[in-house]
Amino acid sequence: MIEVKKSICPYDCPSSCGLLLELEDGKIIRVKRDPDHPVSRNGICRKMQDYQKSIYSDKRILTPLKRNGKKGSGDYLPISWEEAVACISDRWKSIIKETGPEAILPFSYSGVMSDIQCDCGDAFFNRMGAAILVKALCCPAKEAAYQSVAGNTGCLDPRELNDSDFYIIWGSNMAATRIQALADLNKPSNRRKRKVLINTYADPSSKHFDETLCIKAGTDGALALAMMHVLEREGLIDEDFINNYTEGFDIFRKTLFSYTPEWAQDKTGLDAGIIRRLAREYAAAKAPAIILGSGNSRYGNGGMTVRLIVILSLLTGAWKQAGGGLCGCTPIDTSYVNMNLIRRPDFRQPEAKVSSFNINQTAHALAAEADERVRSLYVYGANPANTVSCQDEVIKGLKREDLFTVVHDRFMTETAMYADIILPATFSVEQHDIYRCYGYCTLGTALPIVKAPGECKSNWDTFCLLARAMGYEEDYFKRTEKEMLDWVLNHPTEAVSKLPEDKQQILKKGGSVSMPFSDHLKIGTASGRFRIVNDELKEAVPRYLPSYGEQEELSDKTKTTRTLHLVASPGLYSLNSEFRDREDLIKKRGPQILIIHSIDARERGIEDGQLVEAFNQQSRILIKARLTERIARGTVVCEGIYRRDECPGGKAMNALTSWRLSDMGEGTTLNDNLVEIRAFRE
Ligand SMILES: Nc1nc2c(c(=O)[nH]1)N[C@H]1C(S)=C(S)[C@@H](COP(=O)(O)OP(=O)(O)OC[C@H]3O[C@@H](n4cnc5c(=O)[nH]c(N)nc54)[C@H](O)[C@@H]3O)O[C@H]1N2
Ligand SMILES: Nc1nc2c(c(=O)[nH]1)N[C@H]1C(S)=C(S)[C@@H](COP(=O)(O)OP(=O)(O)OC[C@H]3O[C@@H](n4cnc5c(=O)[nH]c(N)nc54)[C@H](O)[C@@H]3O)O[C@H]1N2
Ligand code: SF4
Ligand SMILES: [Mo]
Repeated sequence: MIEVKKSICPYDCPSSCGLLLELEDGKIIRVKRDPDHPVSRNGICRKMQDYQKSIYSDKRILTPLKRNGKKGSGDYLPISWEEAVACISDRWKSIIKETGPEAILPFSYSGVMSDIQCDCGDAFFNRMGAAILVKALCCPAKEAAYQSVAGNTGCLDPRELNDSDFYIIWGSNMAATRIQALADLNKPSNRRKRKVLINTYADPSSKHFDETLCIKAGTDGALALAMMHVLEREGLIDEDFINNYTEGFDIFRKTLFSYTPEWAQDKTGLDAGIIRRLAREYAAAKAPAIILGSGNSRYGNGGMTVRLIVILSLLTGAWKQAGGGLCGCTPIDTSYVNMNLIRRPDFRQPEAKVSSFNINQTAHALAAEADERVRSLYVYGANPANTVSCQDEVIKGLKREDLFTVVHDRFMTETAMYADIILPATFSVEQHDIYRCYGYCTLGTALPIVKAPGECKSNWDTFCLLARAMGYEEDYFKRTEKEMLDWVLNHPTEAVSKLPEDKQQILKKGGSVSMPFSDHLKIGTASGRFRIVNDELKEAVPRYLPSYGEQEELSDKTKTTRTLHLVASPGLYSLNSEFRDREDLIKKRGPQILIIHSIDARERGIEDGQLVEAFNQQSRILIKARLTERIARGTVVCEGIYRRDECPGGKAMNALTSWRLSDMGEGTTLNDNLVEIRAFRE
């Protein structure tokens, strides 16, 4: 007999799709979209259609493991949980005694996005007084920039895009990362509305849009400024909206005269005529929507770029109209879950010393010579050996014999290969949790559907075990996972407590509900106005800032060929470093590729499909070139994250990305690195 159960996709993806799992004899045999789910009307992605292949993969780690060879050798012996927990807690107790708890660095990121499993480790490490990881790998510059203009104002839920009449898709590879919204844009009722993609290359979603503008990496701020110049020059600004809803425009307006389309053409590589036309089209639309991804925020000037785009979205008064404004920042003005119930900042001793390390500077944190030396690393829900910048240095740190590393994961990741102890983790279908979606206004809960195989344990259960071994007596650590979910549900936020009874029941039983959309003109800043000029910032009045890459390029006058700017784009058949357990997806994805403009390639004597060396002051990788005309000159793109052992030469893209931070939010500058390329000769 086939049984059908509901669940939710746990991955770091803005849709948090609802899943229907079909079980036969207690085993999941099929995974489909949940038709009751408020968002996943358009099916689920290829990766999750065969989720059961990952859940039942023979590559899963099923018992705790202890290192039996050199770090990186992958030689491990199975041990019991008792032995593993005793080994970890004994080591931590002695480190705490000798150097204090701040020598222990917890490292988690976005492996599992459901709230309890993602963040319960914070409570444990707050209780310990451990070092703090500043989790700024994804889009903190974008968040900080949006906030600096709009505060807590909710932006558009993608479902509201049905009311828009013109779309600019700006720095988002929607075919990979927003499949629900992309399918909505292609619905018959939206098909005739104009859609313009602004990306550094014609990404896989470009075939769905009317026009693709390939912009030079890191120069979107110049485009936004030139568009605003045109709006100002041609009297296309909604003065009423500006007067009633914004502050500081008068000062900013005076700066716009110099940002002509011709000036921007020089920066962006886009034709001045096209820039002018885009500005006019944007102004002519009643309810234009800018769908903003994170790509252009991962730069030294990323905060400023996003700030300028948010300001552009205000000038024609689009926000007043249904479907007009900005989509892709934060669609909610309230948080649906009180995260302090899970993270427990109150467990940290108020007067205790706190060391913190920015995730983008993991290489520095792990450096043997670092002053504030990290002596133990506990990794869960993250894979820093593959996902953070300065990969060579990160691996060097992970190899340190005196670094006691514990990795809690479902698979033998490249990070796990350097662990002293590996703990086996569960999948979402083996866990209880609550899921706040970050792309849409939805909230859901999911209960375990199958029993965890072998000795796999969830993050929650693992932290409770570790807490017991460390002697932490708080009731928090004595709850079962189900009791913890009930606790969170029994302490609802205002938004949840206002839900009608039937929705509350769905959350109790497991399922997803739609939450009300924001009132976009309920402006969540102290003054109740959008801040075009913000005196709290170093750059109070927005202006054009060059990226790190542009600065370096301008300072090196000796070059004869155009400098190349290396940019990352998400892969269709992977999610960050996940799904590497799946042969079907690995095959579809193919090897790591560098997409390069044919002219840039030919200037270097490089042909399509040729193996090339991409190098900069940090490292050198070997990668196959793919030539195209549909990329900005001077920009090269690498899609997806690869394991080093999948790459010729044993190095992947993040060997070339640096630790430098963005101008706002201390975020990653993943896309802001220069490289040079030459044909590889053995
Ligand atoms: N299939 C799949 N889905 C995913 C992920 C994945 O790896 N695979 N990752 C998940 C995660 S962690 C996140 S954060 C979200 C991200 O989702 P979004 O925030 O929507 O951003 P991305 O789709 O990553 O798009 C980044 C795009 O920006 C482009 N870009 C880079 N620099 C510039 C620039 O200077 N200007 C412009 N205009 N464009 C630029 C890149 O080429 C890339 O295509 O997606 C999530 N969903
Ligand atoms: N070159 C390049 N680098 C990038 C990006 C890029 O596009 N290109 N994208 C960047 C972005 S946007 C992000 S968000 C980061 C992501 O960086 P990470 O969060 O480090 O990346 P993931 O690959 O998602 O690694 C998550 C790990 O968590 C494990 N995991 C999943 N569920 C659980 C669980 O319930 N418990 C435990 N203990 N483990 C679990 C998975 O098996 C996986 O190994 O990478 C960034 N780095
Ligand atoms: S599209 Fe994103 S949220 Fe939906 S099933 Fe795929 S990975 Fe999960
Ligand atoms: Mo991300």
